[in-house]
Amino acid sequence: MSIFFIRKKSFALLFDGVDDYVEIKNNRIINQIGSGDFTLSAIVYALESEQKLHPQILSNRQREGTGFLFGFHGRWRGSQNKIPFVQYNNTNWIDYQNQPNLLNNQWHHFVARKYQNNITYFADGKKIASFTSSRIVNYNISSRHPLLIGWDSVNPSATHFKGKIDEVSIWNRALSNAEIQSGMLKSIRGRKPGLISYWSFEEGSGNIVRDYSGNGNHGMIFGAVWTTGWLSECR
Ligand SMILES: [Ca+2]
Repeated sequence: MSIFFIRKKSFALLFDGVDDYVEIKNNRIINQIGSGDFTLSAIVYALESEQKLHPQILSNRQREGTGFLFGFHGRWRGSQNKIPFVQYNNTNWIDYQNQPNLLNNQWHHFVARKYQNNITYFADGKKIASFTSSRIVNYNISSRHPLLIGWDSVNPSATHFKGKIDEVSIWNRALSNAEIQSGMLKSIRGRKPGLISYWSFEEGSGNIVRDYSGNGNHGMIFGAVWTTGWLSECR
């Protein structure tokens, strides 16, 4: 080992795509967003060919038509790859043309942002899809279900994510393009306005993932194991 090696090892969670997930019991995390603006962010490392049909990053659905999904929809209407999407108000907000391949065994940063009547997706800081609709503005993403990372329990056999998830954050405001593109979301320092939950997965051991937003929304790990985080592998 070089004596000049000073970088701290970083961690993420590795999900097996079979039955792993993280549960955050406090459903007020999402319910405080309600029908307001939000930003969802995560860095993921996965391979499309190893996924189930609709692998999810976040879900709080209690049943069809409640809450929201944030993850990937199976190929659809000629898309070449799984489709980054948010589902709510009984709609899969997806764009099935020119989908980037985000599941290619590299780290990718993925953001979904709701601002009033618009949803925009960013992949690695670039806008990849945008929707404007009156159906976006007023729908409430609350549910009575806990928040899950890596699975949607309403569609239990088709939604387990296989791969690494890191740096998940939830904001109760629409971040600006500049904020999203600044890299701020890829390693959040200190408390930020509107940051309501932040899991950086830096524990590296144990079965709890800590919420570093200061709001105490710690999660319980079911099956997922500690692995090397994106900061160790991309810098
Ligand atoms: Ca991490």
